Amino acid sequence: MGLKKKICVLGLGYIGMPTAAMFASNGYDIIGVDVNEAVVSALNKGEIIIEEPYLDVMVREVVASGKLKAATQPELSDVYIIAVPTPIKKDKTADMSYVEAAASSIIGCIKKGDIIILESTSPPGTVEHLVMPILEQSGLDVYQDLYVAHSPERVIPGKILFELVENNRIVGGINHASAIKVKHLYQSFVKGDIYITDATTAEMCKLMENTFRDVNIALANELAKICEAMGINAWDVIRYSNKHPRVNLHQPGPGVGGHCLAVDPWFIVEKHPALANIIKLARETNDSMPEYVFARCRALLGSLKNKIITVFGITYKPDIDDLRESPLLELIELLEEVSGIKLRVYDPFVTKHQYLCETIEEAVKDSDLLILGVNHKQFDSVDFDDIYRLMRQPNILDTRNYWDELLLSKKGFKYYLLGKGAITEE
Ligand code: SAJ
Repeated sequence: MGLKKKICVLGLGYIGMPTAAMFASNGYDIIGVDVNEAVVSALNKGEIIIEEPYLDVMVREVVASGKLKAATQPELSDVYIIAVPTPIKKDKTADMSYVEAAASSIIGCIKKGDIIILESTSPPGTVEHLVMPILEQSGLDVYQDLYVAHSPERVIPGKILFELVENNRIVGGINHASAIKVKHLYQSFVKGDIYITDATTAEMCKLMENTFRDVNIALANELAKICEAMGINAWDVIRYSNKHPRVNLHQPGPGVGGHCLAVDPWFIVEKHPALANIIKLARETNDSMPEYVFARCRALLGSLKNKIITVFGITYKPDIDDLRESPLLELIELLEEVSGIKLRVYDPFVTKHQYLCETIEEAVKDSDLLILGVNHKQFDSVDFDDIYRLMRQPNILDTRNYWDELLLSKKGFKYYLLGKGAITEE
């Protein structure tokens, strides 16, 4: 049969929605399933409720052409892709209840020859020890009758559609036949290379990719603290060290946000807490940064009592509107506990926040300290003369090494940099 398979995508979030749209635009019939009725009814009107460049256009097209439909329950299909969230619980272990529920919801639908793919980032062993036992309840012999694999996504928010196509991918099957089947399926739109392995190895790869980044950022943050204590500039150390052909120091900052780096390493720790020492310490180091920045603010101003503090940029990284796990929100929580303090936030990507100001002028008026939290491109071209005129005390704390120290000092600002110890400070 030349007919394309019907695919059921479970979970229409940051990964499920673009994946569903991408398969649909490549000619597959897709049924997208979500427990959230608002997501389902919006999608059936061709609308999405997440922000991602070009995704709205693509979704509108495939819904209009009838290739993508949404429902709250799975339908009989040939392929099932599980892309539901795996949030972290208070005890820092993965909450697998959504994966369990999604896998259970297809038991009545699956038949011999079907493909089942787990895309959700999961602790190593999930396909073998959680998903497979659930699929066995269908009465099928999972190894013989089904093709099952883990195929983690690697896309970066803001460039999801581009990276879905261009990035290399790993597919980990419960056996070789499963890996090959799933590889062929993704080759319908993936231009990058697709490497095949076993399911648990693929699960560990996904986690280690983000752990690699997290550990390296922790190293940079530790360097920043040491350099501040020694009165030197961590950013210079990083720049010059990176001239070495085999060194790639990462960048310090006010902490690590997003739903991946701050979460995934814990899924390895939960498997072997006694062995995962570096991974755990790196997580804790990155988690300590908002508190560290808070202490630096206090040291700069002597006391924060009754001061006005402005934060420019509160999203978890530049040029996106995503606030998930943003370390700047944590910094704001620490600041707002100070008595008499007044907080102001300016972020062109954010539409709703307790301290949000509409204009830069409003945000910096009478301020005692301006913290650059995230280096959105727009902060490149702010009018520093205006800001200087409006602030009560012209203090700037740049947590991203984004602004020009020389220029700002000439304009009369006291410029402080995270990762650089100033002799005159404190
Ligand atoms: N950060 C630093 N210093 C750095 C780099 C980043 O402090 O040198 C901070 C950022 O400010 C941000 C956080 O780390 O708060 C995470 O940002 P990111 O751009 O590194 O990563 P994410 O979470 O947006 O996306 C990551 C990506 N993983 C890798 O690059 C290894 C992406 O490819 C994954 O698909 C995604 O996680 C995911 O879904 O797992």
